[in-house]
Amino acid sequence: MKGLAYTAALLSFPTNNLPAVVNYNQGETIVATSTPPGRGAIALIRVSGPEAKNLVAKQFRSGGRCDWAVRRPLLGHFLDTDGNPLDQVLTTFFLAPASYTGEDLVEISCHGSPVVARRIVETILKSGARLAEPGEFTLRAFLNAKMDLAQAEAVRDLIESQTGFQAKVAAEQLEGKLSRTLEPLKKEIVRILCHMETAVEFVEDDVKPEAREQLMGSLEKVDQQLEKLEESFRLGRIVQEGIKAAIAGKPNAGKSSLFNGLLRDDRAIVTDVPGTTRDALTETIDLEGIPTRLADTAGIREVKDRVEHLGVQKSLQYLRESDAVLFVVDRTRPFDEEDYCVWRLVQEYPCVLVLNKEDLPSQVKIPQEVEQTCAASVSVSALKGTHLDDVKKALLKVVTPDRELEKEDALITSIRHKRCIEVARNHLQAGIASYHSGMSEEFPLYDFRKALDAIAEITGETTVEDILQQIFSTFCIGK
Ligand SMILES: Nc1nc2c(ncn2[C@@H]2O[C@H](COP(=O)(O)OP(=O)(O)O)[C@@H](O)[C@H]2O)c(=O)[nH]1
Ligand SMILES: [Mg+2]
Repeated sequence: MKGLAYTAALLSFPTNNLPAVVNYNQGETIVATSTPPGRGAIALIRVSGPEAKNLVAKQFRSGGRCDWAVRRPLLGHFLDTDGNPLDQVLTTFFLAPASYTGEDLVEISCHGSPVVARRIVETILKSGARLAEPGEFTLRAFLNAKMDLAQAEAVRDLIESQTGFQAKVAAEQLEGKLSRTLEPLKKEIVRILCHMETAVEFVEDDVKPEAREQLMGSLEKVDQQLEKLEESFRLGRIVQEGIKAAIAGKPNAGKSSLFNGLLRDDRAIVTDVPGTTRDALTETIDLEGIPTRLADTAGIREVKDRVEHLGVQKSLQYLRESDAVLFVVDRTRPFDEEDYCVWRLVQEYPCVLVLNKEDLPSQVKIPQEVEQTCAASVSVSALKGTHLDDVKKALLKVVTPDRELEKEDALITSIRHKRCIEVARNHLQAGIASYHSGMSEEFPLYDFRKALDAIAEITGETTVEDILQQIFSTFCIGK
């Protein structure tokens, strides 16, 4: 489909003409346990598809008359195929399309024993359901237009979130924030495409020169907004993947003590014999919603001892992977060649200078060149635990300099979304350039359509099968 008809079709953004995904057969009823494996108070089993109610009803006995009113829990017994009760359960029936998947769906809550849940699932399998693939419930929800692709991905992110901030961003995306941000941009491109295509097809309505400028101006604005979104990925990636920070400093500066202080337990070995931390220890802390992997590194210095040398190698490795460094200096001693040696290694990283042992008198004078390369400087006592919160704040500020954390704009957290936006921007810019250079309108039109396709790929209006496969295979079974 090309030209005006193509654009017109996009105007209504149909979600029902999606590609058939391998394994998606609407006639099939699927079943899986949706709660995590292991013991708990309750386990939840989901059955979705046209036969959901029948398959469950066949095995379900309640005391009185069993009426499958929509969304009303029924208490009863679930029987195996020989008619023996497996467990007392609560079933809830959701009638299509008002269910998570958009199909008929039954939820069975049984007691949280893996054996019981498995036997219930097996019984339903025997009566003709199929075991759900990972993410298949959400895939069906997407294919039945219950949510768009960005929202479906947010389901996974929400389940996998480790911190409150990650959960908040995922919940906003699930609720449609990203999709809502993209919607006006898509509409704008469609509007302009329509305009230009009308002009191409009905030559007498040729677009006037000033109108042409306006059209391109609007597309440039769209491009700017996409640029803002693209930039939000820097923070989005940090929110999603967390950051890596290395604690560096000469032996005995107090790195392990700082590591422990920040962790508030005694994970790392502390000793007053220089060079005892022979391996790098890592631990993850929650830095105001950002998972932060801290690495306590061995003293970086010239060493002859082979074991310690390995530790130093490992430290350098951690340093290379780091987003930021906590550069620990013992303030009870002068800044010496060993400190310089560490500084030369860390100076190119976003760095917080930690002046340790503030409980003792200071002897240190930090050279100006050192001070200049550090984004912040904090005095602490790792031993006494003073001002450690300031270290956390400084570290956070070093990795998120513009305090973007509190901003309410939509955040791009997925590399897939970022790539789509890059593609869209490339086409927009190429289209604008060829329009300005006076090329036949077919060329810019082609690019603008491609830009639209790329944006639509984020929410899944134009999606190829393998992308869907890729996304939903990263879900767990039962979701
Ligand atoms: N007084 C004081 N001693 C500290 C402080 N931090 C660490 N130390 C001591 O300095 C020595 C070396 O500490 P450690 O954390 O093992 O240093 P690392 O070699 O850099 O890991 C130990 O004896 C610690 O008890 C502090 O803030 N104040
Ligand atoms: Mg140590």
